[in-house]
Amino acid sequence: MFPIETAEKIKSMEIRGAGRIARAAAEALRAQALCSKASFPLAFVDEMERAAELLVSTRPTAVSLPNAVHMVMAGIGRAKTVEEARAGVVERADEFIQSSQHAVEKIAEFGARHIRDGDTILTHCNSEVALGCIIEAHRSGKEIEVFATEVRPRNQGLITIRTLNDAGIKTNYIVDSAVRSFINDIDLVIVGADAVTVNGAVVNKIGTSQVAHSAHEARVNVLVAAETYKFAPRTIIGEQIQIEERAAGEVLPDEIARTLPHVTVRNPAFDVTPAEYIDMIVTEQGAIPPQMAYVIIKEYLGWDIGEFHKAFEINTGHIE
Ligand code: RUB
Repeated sequence: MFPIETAEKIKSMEIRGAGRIARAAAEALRAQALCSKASFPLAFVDEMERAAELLVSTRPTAVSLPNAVHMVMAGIGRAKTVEEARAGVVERADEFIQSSQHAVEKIAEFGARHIRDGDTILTHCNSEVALGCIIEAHRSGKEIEVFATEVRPRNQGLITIRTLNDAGIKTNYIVDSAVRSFINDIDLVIVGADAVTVNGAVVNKIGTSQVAHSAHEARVNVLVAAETYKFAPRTIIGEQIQIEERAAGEVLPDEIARTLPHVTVRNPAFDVTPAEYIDMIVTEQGAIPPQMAYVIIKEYLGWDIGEFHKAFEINTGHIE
């Protein structure tokens, strides 16, 4: 699929979830590189940069998206010909997609070990990696039960309960506001992430911080399943994660909103859970306490300070 089509599908949430968004963007850049008719390297770079910007502009919160685009675009490197640049992009895109799929499997394997036989797990939203851990625990023979939230306003919980049902896992479907009522029945909370900041805070679907707060109060452990490409390098230089605010119509139909001129609907799609409410983050490199996010950004994601400066210059339009 080409970048324009992929961008539309990400915007409309036909493609959603941080990992899937990242892989779709890598795939779109690969398709663009393969079909490019650019006859000299600068034209190729220009075309690829426009595609990259379009993809990154679709949804602002999931850091996996700019990280994936950055990794694929780095394939252009110092290519001297269009063919070299094209091959570099294709190679990096393939590498990213493969390593992303491998990461999802590794996290399922590691995360499942934290689930005990007889555990009741609560999950919020629809995270491929969080569900991977749960399904792997079930597959390995552990008797488990799940509570899954509805996830207003887009009801991603429906996708979650279908997946759990298809896997044959006993599941309870609850409205978001019922989490605290059931928290004492829960042994472990498992959620995914759209971004992890340098101080170990986790950005995920709106409501995650309330779930984590309830869990913390009830002394229930919170496990976050997140691939290393969901860690946000630019938070090291003080950049904040932008929380997407979506259309009011997702929460309140326009025809009702029109009759309520004094009412403003707010619809943030994500929230921030502080590190102190998170017990561990399971990555494909192993489990870490959230306070070790810096190590993942530096050691595994491999961003060096030169790249921070470059990213900073691009963002501020300031070139030294
Ligand atoms: C999805 C969401 C998911 C994370 C992780 O939000 O918050 O928990 O993206 O998902 P939306 P995954 O539905 O608005 O995209 O583990 O699949 O990457």
